Amino acid sequence: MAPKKGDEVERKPLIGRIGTNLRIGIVGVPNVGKSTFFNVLTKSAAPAENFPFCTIDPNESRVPVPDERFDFLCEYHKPLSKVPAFLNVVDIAGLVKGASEGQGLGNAFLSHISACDAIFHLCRAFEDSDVTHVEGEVDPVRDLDIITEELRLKDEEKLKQNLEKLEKMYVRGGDKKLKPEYDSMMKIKQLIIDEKKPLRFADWNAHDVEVLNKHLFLTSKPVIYLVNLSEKDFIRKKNKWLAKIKEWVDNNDPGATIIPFSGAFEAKLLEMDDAERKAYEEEHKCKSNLDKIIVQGYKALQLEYFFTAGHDEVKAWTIQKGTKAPQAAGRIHTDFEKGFIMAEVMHYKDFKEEGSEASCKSAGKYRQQGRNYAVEDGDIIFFKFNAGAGLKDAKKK
Ligand SMILES: Nc1nc2c(ncn2[C@@H]2O[C@H](COP(=O)(O)OP(=O)(O)O)[C@@H](O)[C@H]2O)c(=O)[nH]1
Ligand SMILES: [Mg+2]
Repeated sequence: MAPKKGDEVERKPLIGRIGTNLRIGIVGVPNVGKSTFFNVLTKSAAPAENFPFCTIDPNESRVPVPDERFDFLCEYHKPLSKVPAFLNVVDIAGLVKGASEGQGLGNAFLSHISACDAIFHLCRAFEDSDVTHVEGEVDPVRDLDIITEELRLKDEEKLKQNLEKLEKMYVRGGDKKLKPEYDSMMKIKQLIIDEKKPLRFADWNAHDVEVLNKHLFLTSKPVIYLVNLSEKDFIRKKNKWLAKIKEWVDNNDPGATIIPFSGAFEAKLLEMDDAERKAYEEEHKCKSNLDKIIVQGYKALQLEYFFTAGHDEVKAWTIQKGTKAPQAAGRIHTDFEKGFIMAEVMHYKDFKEEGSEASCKSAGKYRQQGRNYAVEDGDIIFFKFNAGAGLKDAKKK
């Protein structure tokens, strides 16, 4: 899906691992519908793309990122191979109160969260007397508090351990070089321990970010809140918890995205063929929300992609925002980066408007870009590089 204008919120720099193979983990208390959601995501992706490694292991899936630009390029080129961008999604077992102290295998689950780069925080706003809730009554706001507090407690523990080591060397050992790190750690402590707030809350300077990246605290990971509704509530777009959840997010994670969906509705759609599904969606004036969830999850990781497109293959290449042309070329092959000469670039919008590469060329919208060009999301690129023995054109096959 192409991002809509005005849809973009200004984002803080992502704290965490640097890379393009990032994961988003599904986190929540038990029995809120995490595995059901994971399964509908995985199944909805698998038949559509017929991609061999959709399931990485039983708890991890690569889900194609829906994008109408990619679909258009495939329709245009009718390529032999189609490779969209993927979001890696991990189903993490439920966290219970006390997880940070090891309750319910808590520490193992928390380490699974640590291996993820962003979080789908899933909460339950559907009633179903057949599905018990570990805390008794359904209360998503209480659940949001429980999970958020467990993550914070884990960070508190980690911070204390690291601070102790640092204090030995800096305060008692007098190692002056450690001052910047110590200062950053004190700022982190102020937030986690004194104010009891998630780390993603604050504005950090470049040095703080370095320290945060070293420790990979759980509460520095971006969170998208997913609210699991009954089918009925999802269709009528009403549920008594929605306003309360919004209020909680405004107070505890301002600016974060909240997406309502219904595991039951999505599971039902999956059982249908295309025609039945269309009829059902029209009858209830309600569509699946999975695409939106996948796109927002991908954006939370601050990733984007450019395309290579031709008869052999249309492919989306994941890059971090702001990647320069030679490094983008390096995603395809290291030789492309080493021998980089130029990137020939069409913006997707221009390609679509002009209707072909030739028309783009005559309209002056097929541009040759050098090393300093920052690749834009959705660019269609043809790289030229020097492969040692003379000049060669390189279009990724
Ligand atoms: N009524 C209803 N039940 C659901 C929904 N999503 C999941 N369930 C049921 O809730 C139970 C727990 O779901 P599961 O996905 O295993 O939860 P997890 O523990 O969070 O992974 C299962 O019996 C599901 O069938 C939903 O949207 N509506
Ligand atoms: Mg589960």
